[in-house]
Amino acid sequence: MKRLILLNGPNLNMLGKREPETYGRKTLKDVVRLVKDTAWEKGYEVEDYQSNHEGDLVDRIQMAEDNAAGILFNPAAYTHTSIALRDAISSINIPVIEVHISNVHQRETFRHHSMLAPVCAGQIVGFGIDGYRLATLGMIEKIENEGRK
Ligand code: CA2
Repeated sequence: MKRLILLNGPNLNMLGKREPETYGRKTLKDVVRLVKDTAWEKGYEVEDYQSNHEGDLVDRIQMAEDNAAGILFNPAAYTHTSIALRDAISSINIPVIEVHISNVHQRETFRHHSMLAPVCAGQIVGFGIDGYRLATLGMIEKIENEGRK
């Protein structure tokens, strides 16, 4: 069975527990369930990982190339700062889709710029946690279409 990696960055372990006005009431466990169910229906399994540490996320991106067809990634605050994550994404040859729960473009200006978007295959922003489901479907379409080329 083909595999996707679901990666979530710093503070997303707090999802559903604080700031519900910005991030909603669903928890990270709900996100993982949503992605796994969506992928499973299309014949994909999902390995999930959350970390508050940049280097851990770099490690997971490097490891993914050998055992997954793509990465669904909410890099959280590292989106706006991390050259290390950008370099890790650039160095692998599987697609990465960047996901943001909130509409970062309606928020503080420092959230408008992504260091990672130029090296990602796509970006989904502002659909709440449903963005993860949309990213999963988009990723699978991308993988299957590229396989047919
Ligand atoms: O909208 C998103 O998904 C973000 O990636 C979330 C990040 C933020 O730094 C990005 O600009 C946009 C923050 C994640 C923090 O998540 C929390 C969730 C609940 C309570 C506290 C933090």
